[in-house]
Amino acid sequence: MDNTSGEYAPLTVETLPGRLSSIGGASAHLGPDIASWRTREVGDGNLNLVFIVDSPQGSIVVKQALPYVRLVGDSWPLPLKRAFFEYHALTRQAARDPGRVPDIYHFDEEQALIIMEHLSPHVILRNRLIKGERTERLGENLGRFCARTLFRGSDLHMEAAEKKRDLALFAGNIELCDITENLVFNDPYFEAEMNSHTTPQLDPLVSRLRADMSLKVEVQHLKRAFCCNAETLLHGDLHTGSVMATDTDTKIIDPEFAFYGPMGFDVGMLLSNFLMSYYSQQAHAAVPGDRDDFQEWILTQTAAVWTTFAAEFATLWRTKRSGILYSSELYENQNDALASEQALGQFLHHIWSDAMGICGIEMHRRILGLAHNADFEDIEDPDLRAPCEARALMLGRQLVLDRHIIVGPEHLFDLVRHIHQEDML
Ligand code: SR1
Ligand code: MG
Repeated sequence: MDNTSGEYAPLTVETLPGRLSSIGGASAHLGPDIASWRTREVGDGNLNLVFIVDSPQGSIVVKQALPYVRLVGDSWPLPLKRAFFEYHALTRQAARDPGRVPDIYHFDEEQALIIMEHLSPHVILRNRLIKGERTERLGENLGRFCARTLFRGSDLHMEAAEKKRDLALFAGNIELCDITENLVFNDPYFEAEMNSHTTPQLDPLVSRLRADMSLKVEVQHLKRAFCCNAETLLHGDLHTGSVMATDTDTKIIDPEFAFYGPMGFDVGMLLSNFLMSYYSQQAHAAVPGDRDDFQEWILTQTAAVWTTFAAEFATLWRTKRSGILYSSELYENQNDALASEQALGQFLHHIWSDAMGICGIEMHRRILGLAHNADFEDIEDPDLRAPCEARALMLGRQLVLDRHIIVGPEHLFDLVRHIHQEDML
């Protein structure tokens, strides 16, 4: 009997083996001897249960959605169907950039359960960055993933009817979009109930930001793009906690926030999390200066995200532009490849500008909103943490306001380095 059917029930380390025993996808990796399976719960994210089950034969990851936000508790209900969107996003990402997301072994919609490859010895990238550990070709692999998934999920590549059907499917991910719409684009900019920040050190700066009308207007322009520009299938939550890495490999996980939105959203969130890591590094140094080289390495990886993204996107534009947008009928077929290159350049510039704006907003919400990140939170001394956070807050403001005039990574890094030298408190 397949005992995965039936009413949803959250799993525990005790109930999980029984539930898995009848699932072929699980026992194929663990073997038939249930007594030899060991189960532990390892979820440290904001939303779900995550188990690792191993046996002498192998191991798997079991991820199950809870009917509420784990970070907050059952006072904040959240639909189980996010597992459905995660599963469908993973299948599309696997097809669009093979080998970059975990393999799926089994999906049970009713139980909101995904059984997938146990990525090992991978660990969450954010934790590696906090420790000062490097990963070969990190920025390159992430930039290529973004280019391939964002291009191939858009009207530049997909057949129009298929894209519209897919857009309709992911439009159902309402509650996860609602989290982003509120926690990312609104809450940081007023005294929302669930907010917190390093107090009293940041208080004056936070008051200034919340009184900055131009900032609040520009943030809402970016929110408009997020809500209205259904350009491509986004990962939707592409921060360094959604990446797992080793010294040599990079994988992307957790696309439960997937929906159709503007390309700059994924790229901007990723760049932001690299730059927040940059600003946190000195506070993680065992002795002053011992993270200097690592900080520069972070910037080289940040640059590689964008340069690889732009190069791969350009290649796809020139060779796989089979969708309804910027048709080659109008350009290359009219011996006007120059016009196609002009459109490409402008398209990339638009993505970059959006990405700069999102990069800034992501910094604000991770320091002022509900969901903070360990890069800063692990700095125990608030007098050490606050100056790092203040730099990110001020950079974030400048990125939102100047996003149209920042020309590229080197210009961005000039700003990053300049602010790094300043006391913003
Ligand atoms: C209530 S969920 C808070 C955050 O956690 C997720 O990882 C997303 O980033 C979301 O904004
Ligand atoms: Mg997540």
